[in-house]
Amino acid sequence: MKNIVVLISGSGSNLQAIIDACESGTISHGRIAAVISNKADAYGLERARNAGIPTSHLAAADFADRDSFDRALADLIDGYQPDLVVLAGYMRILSGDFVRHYEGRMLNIHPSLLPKYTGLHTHQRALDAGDSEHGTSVHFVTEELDGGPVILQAKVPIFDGDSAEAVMARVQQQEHRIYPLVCQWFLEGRVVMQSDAAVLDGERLPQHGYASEE
Ligand code: NHR
Ligand code: GAR
Repeated sequence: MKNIVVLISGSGSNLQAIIDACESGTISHGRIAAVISNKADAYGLERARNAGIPTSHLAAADFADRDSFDRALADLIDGYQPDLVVLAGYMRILSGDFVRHYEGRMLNIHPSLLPKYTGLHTHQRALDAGDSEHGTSVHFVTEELDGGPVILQAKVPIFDGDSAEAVMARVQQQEHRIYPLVCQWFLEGRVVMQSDAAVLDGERLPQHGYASEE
């Protein structure tokens, strides 16, 4: 069994999807060794405890700067001998040293069709731009924020009169389908990062990931 460590900051619905996938066998090659949050009150910590998964909390306020926080975080993670580190709604930018340490074994899910809308408030930005579709991307984490190679995306429609909350809910439904799937691909050794590209079953994936229509 391979070890997954999940980093969260909030509700943890993507964490729940991964917990459920481990229980149902959609993820058959790994188990969640620990869930770590930078927020003490993250609901995802309760989800982990309910599933019998060890949890930790690290408060940024207890550290002098980003680098010392990230060093403590890496020490904590490495205690679980992770094969895969999963960012699931983790809301703190990670330092270069941290990202390099986990290069090729850290995934993020970002709520946009990357490379569109890196950063925050993606749903509102898609609405403001008058887009007719939006979505989510699973990508390898590199030092460039939301800039690592994309493995898989899912698209959703935007309807007239949609609110950011309605679009977010539609996007999250898709996130809960694609994130466990990509975790399983990674744990099976089907997807790897090679010279800054995502490679699935030996084939270098295009900019938008697997089965891109573009
Ligand atoms: N770190 C690196 N180096 N590279 C990435 O691709 C990262 C990362 C850290 C987090 C997730 C990301 C997202 O999916 C992620 C990808 C937080 C911010 C942010 O601005 C931006 C992107 C992401 C996560 N955080 C503020 C900060 O100063 C705090 C915002 C808040 O607390 O509300 O860290 O979108
Ligand atoms: C997810 O939709 C994820 O794409 C997004 O936050 C949500 C977390 O939900 N991530 C980011 O915005 C990262 N900056 P969850 O805690 O319920 O999984």
